[in-house]
Amino acid sequence: MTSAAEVMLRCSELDAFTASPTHLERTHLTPQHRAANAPVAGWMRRAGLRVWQDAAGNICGRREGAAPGLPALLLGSHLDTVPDAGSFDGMLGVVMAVAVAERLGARIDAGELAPLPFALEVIGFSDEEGARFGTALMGSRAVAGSWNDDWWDLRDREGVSLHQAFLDFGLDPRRVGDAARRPDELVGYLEAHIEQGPRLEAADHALGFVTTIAAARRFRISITGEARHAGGTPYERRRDALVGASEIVVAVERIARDAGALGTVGRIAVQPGGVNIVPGRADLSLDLRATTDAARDGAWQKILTEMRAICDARRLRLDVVDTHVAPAAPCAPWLQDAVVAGIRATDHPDPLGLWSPAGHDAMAIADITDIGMLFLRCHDGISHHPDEGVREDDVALGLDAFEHAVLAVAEAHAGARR
Ligand code: HGY
Ligand code: MN
Ligand code: MN
Repeated sequence: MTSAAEVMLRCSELDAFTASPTHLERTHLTPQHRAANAPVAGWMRRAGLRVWQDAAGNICGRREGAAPGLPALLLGSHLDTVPDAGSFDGMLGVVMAVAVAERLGARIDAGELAPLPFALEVIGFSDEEGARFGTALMGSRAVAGSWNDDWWDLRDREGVSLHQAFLDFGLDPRRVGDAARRPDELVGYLEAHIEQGPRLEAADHALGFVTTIAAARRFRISITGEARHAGGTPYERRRDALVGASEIVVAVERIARDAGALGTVGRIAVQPGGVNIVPGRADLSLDLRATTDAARDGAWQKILTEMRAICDARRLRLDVVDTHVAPAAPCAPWLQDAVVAGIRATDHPDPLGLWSPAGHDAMAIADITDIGMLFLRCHDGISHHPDEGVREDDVALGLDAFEHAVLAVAEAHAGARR
């Protein structure tokens, strides 16, 4: 059986598939993505799963239940990363899902367990972060049937379109719809993931269950002023885009904090970028999240009002493009209960329920089936950073909890059909 040590080892093996010699970076439809799908497919086969790559580049595995063709309980997470990533955001959930499918399969084949009342599927999603093309959850949105054909013209930093990236990866853009699953094909979705925050560690809990996943929106904000000579242009004649953008960055933090939301400007680009030129243009990213859609949108309206006031005062032009929107995704009570049952089966103290400010593929899959999530404590809450870490003993507890959660789903599902 795949142990917690083997799970950790597999996550570090996937680090080898990176676009950079100095840090981990594996993005959508790249050679690194293709390379990472291969060992995951191998682990899935060793777990007794039938394996295929779907029309959106997700790597999938399936074990039939008590009868062939039953609806499936889907377990999974993502295999893509942010730039300079840690080894566990996404990858841990995929590797744990394969290990749990292997454990349950072995117990069923040994006659220790009755065959499950559903098929068990594992999926490694191709793009949760949106790091290459700016729009997130494209792998899971293909599975959810919420693919948006406007995405085909999205371009990466080298100017490669998503359409071309599909072709380069060996996929047929016209067939992306084949990845879509129907609600009647699924029983539910469970995802194990590091918390990507400090709350479990602060409470000294190894595991927790997710109550809801944050509502999120992302924007591209362009501030346009006028590039001028840094020496010859008096302040009263300047329309400095970077100073305006800087006021906006500080305002985003203040307004988001006051609104109980989370606003982050993760990227800023300045043009023309000469040290002796007053910046004529500044392009910012904005990542905005809150527990509910209403809280998120309320914070956004305040930020937008403040941005307009700052730009008016400085005679700057403001342009805003929505690049990503994801509604809050509540976890289904019956799947929360299954995850709690799984955690309790590990003699864990009273399981902690947490909202997830981090986004997950479960948000997209929530469009077609009920979702549940198991959180694992991570070192100092660090994520989207190479220092991301999990403890082997927590992963061991997580595997047991995940396995018991699937059995709790089986019990609930069978009970609902009696
Ligand atoms: O941004 C997020 O919350 C996720 O890690 N993609
Ligand atoms: Mn992430
Ligand atoms: Mn993630």
